[in-house]
Amino acid sequence: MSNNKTFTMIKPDAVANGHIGAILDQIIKAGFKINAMKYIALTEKTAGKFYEVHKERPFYGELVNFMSSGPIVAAILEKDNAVDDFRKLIGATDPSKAEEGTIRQRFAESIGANAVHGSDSSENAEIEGSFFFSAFEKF
Ligand code: FUP
Repeated sequence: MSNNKTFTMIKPDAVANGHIGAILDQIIKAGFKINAMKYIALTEKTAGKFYEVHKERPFYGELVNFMSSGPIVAAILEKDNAVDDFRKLIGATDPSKAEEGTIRQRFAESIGANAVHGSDSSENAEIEGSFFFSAFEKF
């Protein structure tokens, strides 16, 4: 499978804190192109479905509540080595452990409210991108 796409969300904390512009700027300056993008709100049901893989984890309920607490920006991003390069750009899940200058270090509040999502494999990027976007919405 080609590794030139990843999927991201700017999460409700970062949207509420006014960081959409700064985060997109950092993403674009890092060389990612926008293949698809929308500003929407997840319901509890859609957030629950998106994070179904984490269903058994202790933080699942909180995660679903948080991700449906306000609007998000969802996007498919394009670049060579997209998944790994984007994971490096966003930093560790826990922002207190994220490297200096990463998106989570700069903008996240906590391990739960951690500003951005980034797919962990090309397979998941495809699944997650297709959850949000039809073929007509990808460029
Ligand atoms: P990441 O791939 O870095 O987004 O992290 P995970 O896939 O491990 O976790 C998915 C989301 O679950 C995180 F973005 C935030 C949430 N989470 C918690 O709320 N608590 C935890 O201990 C771990 C993850």
